[in-house]
This record gives sequence, C-alpha cells and structure tokens, in this order.
Amino acid sequence: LDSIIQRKKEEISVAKSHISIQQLKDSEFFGKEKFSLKQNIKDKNGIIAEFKRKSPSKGIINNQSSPLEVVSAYENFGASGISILTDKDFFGGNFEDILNVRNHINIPILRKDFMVDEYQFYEAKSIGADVVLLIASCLSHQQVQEFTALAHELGMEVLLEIHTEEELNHFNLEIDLVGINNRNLKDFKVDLQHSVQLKNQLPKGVLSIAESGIYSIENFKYLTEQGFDGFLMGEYFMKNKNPDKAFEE
Ligand code: IGP
Repeated sequence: LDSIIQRKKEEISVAKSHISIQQLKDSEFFGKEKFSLKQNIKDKNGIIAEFKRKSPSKGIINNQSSPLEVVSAYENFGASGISILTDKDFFGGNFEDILNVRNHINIPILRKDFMVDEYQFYEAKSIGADVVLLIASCLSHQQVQEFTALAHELGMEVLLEIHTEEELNHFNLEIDLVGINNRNLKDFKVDLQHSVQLKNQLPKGVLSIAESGIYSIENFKYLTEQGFDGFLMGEYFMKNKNPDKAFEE
C-alpha cells in the first residue's frame, strides 16, 4: 500500500504539470447533473459492479473485455452503480475507461483510485465520475473531512472505505456511504466475517457497503441477511464470460 501511495504522488505531480485545475474545470461534466449512488443503492439491487483488469493480489483478472460491453451488462442486470479503477500501474485502468462509458449508461460511476490530493477530485469530476472513494488507511481524519467537503462542492458523493475498528473514527456525518473492505490491503487476506463485525459498530442509518471477496450468490445472500445495503463486487463478474448472467444461476 505504501508503494502504491508513493507512486500515486509522483503520478499526480506529473499530471499537475501538464493540466491545471483551471483546465480540468473546462470539462463538459462540471456543473452537470449527476447520478446519485446513495439513491440508487436504495432503489436497485444494491450491487456496485466493478470493472477491473488486474490487481496486485490476483494478477490478471480479465484484460479481454471492453469497459463498455462489461458496464452495459452491469446496467442491464440492475446494478445500482459501477466502479471503475483508474489506477494504471497496479490495476491496469485509465481515465478513458470512464470517459468511454459515461455517456452510454444511466447509473452512477465511482472513480476507484487512491485519492491523496485535492487535484484528483477535479480530475474525477472532469471525467464524469459521480462518486469518489476515500480509503481511511491512506488518509488522516482531517483529510477525510476536507476531501469530503471538496467532493460535495464539485457535486460528487463519497464512499469512505474502512477496514479496522480504529478507522471507524474517520467517519463523519457528511459521508454518503461507508464501505467495509473484507480484504486487508496490507496482506490481501479476505474475511467476510470482518465486515459483519465492523458493520454492527457503524452509527445507525448509515448506508453500509460490503466490499471484496463476494464470490457467490451465497456470499451475497449472507451479507444481505446481515443487513448490508450494498455490495462492491469485481472479480466474480470480471471472470464470468457473461456478467449479466452471473446472477441467474
Ligand atoms: C472488489 P473483488 O474481490 O470483488 O474483486 O473486490 C473491490 O472491493 C476491490 O477491488 C477493492 C479495491 C479497494 C481495489 C476494494 N477496495 C481499494 C483498489 C483499492
């Protein structure tokens, strides 16, 4: 995780030297109406389906399918939202993956990346993202607060990702959704019980998303019974040739 953050900071400083925030603001998406993930989690099946080519823990997952064919299938089966990785070095993503699909689907898109600098929020808006991920383990309590305010100012919602009990402290009432990652980003271990335990410690009424390691209908049903509002799922869909059929078994 530390090396990802290190690399991310270098990447941001290069990006800043090429495109200013002022230039990012010229994008067609600034000031434009957005899709609400918060609302869609309640209105649809709760699944945030992810487009992910590869990951540090799994290597190549699927680098054949195009973003548009995959996310269209996600939309067709009733997903509440789409998550698209934009990190290039570790996850094989890029901004085009969002730009190429944004105007073809009518559900919210989460820009999934390691957000450590204000600049990235302008970037996210400039490519048409509706939601950004804040990973508690990469940020201070104060950064979470400031980044949440900035995201809202730009018209985006915030999904705060936590993994430990201490990270519950990063929560504040401005946050739109809380994701509990079943995967420890430091050693990649996955444990569904983990999110169940932490969920019970969240303030009542907060929309909770179980993240990672949901690889079967049984997993999904179990987490639904435990009261989760949403489910962030990547690999299960990306490895299935027909992501739209993956839930019909
Ligand atoms: C999806 P999975 O096990 O269904 O492919 O997981 C998603 O939860 C995972 O990609 C993820 C992630 C992250 C990736 C959750 N938090 C933070 C990168 C950074």
